[in-house]
Amino acid sequence: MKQDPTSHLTLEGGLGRRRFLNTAAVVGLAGVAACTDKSGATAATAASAASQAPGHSAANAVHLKPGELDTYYGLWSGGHTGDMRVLGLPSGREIHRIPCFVPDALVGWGVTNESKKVMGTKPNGDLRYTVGDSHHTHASYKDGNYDGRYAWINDKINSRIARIRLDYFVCDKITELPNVQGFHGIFPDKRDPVDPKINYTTRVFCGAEFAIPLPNTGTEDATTYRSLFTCVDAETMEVRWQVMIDGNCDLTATSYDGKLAATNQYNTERGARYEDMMSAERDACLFFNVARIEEAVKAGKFKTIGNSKVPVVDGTLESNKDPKTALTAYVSVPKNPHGVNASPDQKYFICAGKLSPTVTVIELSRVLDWFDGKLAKLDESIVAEVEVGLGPLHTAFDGRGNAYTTLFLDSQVVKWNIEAAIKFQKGDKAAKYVVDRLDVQYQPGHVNASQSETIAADGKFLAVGCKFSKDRFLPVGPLHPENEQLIDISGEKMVLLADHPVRGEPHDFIIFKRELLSPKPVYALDDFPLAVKDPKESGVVRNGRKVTVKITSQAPAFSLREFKVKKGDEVTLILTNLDKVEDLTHGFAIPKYNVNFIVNPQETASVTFIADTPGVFWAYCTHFCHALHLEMRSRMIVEA
Ligand code: K7E
Ligand code: CUA
Ligand code: CA
Repeated sequence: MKQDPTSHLTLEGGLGRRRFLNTAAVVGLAGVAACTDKSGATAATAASAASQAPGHSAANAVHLKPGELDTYYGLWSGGHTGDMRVLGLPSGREIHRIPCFVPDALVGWGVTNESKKVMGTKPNGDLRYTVGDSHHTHASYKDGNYDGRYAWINDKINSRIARIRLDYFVCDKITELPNVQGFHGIFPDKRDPVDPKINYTTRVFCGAEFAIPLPNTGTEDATTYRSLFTCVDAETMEVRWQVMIDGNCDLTATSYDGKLAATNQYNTERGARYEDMMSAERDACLFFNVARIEEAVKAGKFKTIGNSKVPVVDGTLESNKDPKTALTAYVSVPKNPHGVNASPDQKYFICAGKLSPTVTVIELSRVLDWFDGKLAKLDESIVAEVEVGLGPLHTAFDGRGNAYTTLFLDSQVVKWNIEAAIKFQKGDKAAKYVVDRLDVQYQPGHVNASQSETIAADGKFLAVGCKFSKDRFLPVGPLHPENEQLIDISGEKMVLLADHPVRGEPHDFIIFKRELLSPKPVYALDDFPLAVKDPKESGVVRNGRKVTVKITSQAPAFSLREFKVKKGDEVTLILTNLDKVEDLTHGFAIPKYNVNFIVNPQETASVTFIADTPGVFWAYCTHFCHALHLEMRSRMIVEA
């Protein structure tokens, strides 16, 4: 196979873009020894060798036969579409979108009263927010692997965390974090740090990227701005506590023993402009001692901010110098790091350098030793800091001791061996820690491998979220899709298997075995307090100007063929889908009233609106359900 590693540079646009990015990066890299791009020839020969190597059968697996099911689920954050995407892998087919932070016209998210309650409304009943920006998604754990209960996803714009129920693939709760902006990284704990019986997720940690005045008075003096690290209860979704820190948060990771949570920090300078944010040579990876923080909260050693009742403990550098009592530990890492990831052997956290061509390997037992007063200098928890390429961002693992880091500027994924990197650091200059490099198309952000962030990392597939697709798909005007690429990592060399265009713009994602989930095919009627359980209960109930309309659906008819209300009534329409058959979903749309939503089998949903326009309105089923789907209607008559 002939592969020209520079082929993506031949398009004028591509060249311009790469030049621009690299020029911009040079500013950031000032003073840092840039590692030379040795990728060119080696990447081409590597790919060529890999394509001929025996044992690479996974390539065939991408092309499923019709009717064949994928073997992995992928949960993808949707970026500023504010939703979560569900992909099947290895085919890369998008199966579902789960609306969270923004309205969705297919299911009526943001239209029904139930979804509006989850999303949050203003006093007048309108949605509080209609924009979102979801970057990071992670699922609940038990015994170090996903347990199929929940996934969580962040909204960076309005600092909201949403929970997805993985039995129904729906968002059931959204919490807005107090006193923070730019909520970015998210990670559930993997077990309790104290109680060994609690071997599953009970907390979710949230990093806030932007520091703000606390309370937010609007002062211009950025040196007073602060960022908080937040802990949310996994069950109640209430905010348990926050930690005031120096610097900012970016991404988040947790240890397998439940003892530590971490966030990488790129603005330890506490600058307000980007030049200020990259003035220091080193920033930090900040560790939180979860058990100590909870003890401090219990002991009342906290304050509250503004109207929020959430306990805020002091995690600033100045207050946490004594390791024996410290709540936090600031481990120095090179300039403006991005990404922190926990290795599946449970031993290390990897911080990628972003503006430094390095990755930093931090040994968790040493951080714990520091907290116990057994490690003299916190910096000694760094066991390797090695060059991997330009613009390292995120890291995934194969469970065989290798890490895969995206190189944004080099447009590559680099595979490197963690123990070899540690040997190299110790002085064994013969230790070849870089195992392979693969060109990706183009400029990758997130990367993740199948089961990567669990103890069951299986090293089969790697997906990489390329921020630019440029020439990889049919042109559709100025807005390009992202390119999610699938890579076979079962062998020594990485092999690119497939390109998948995705609508902008996913960031983080997780990939796990399909056996870990058992989604329910239909809802349970009794789970809905408003359910209209019998068609005979259908009808119009008037209470002054408030009118309740109860309807059921059973293909191909609604229980009410018509209903009457009066102009000016506040109408609450409750619809229960009594069909029990899997895949038999109905829709309910009312022309001119901005109403359209669906009810899945055995589901109940409701909408409330003012019947302000008199007339006849044919409410009809929008979701194809039956041969008589087009006939499935109900006539709303609004009397003048
Ligand atoms: Cu690197 Cu928001 Cu995870 Cu995007 S962040 S790439
Ligand atoms: Cu009911 Cu279409
Ligand atoms: Ca910095």
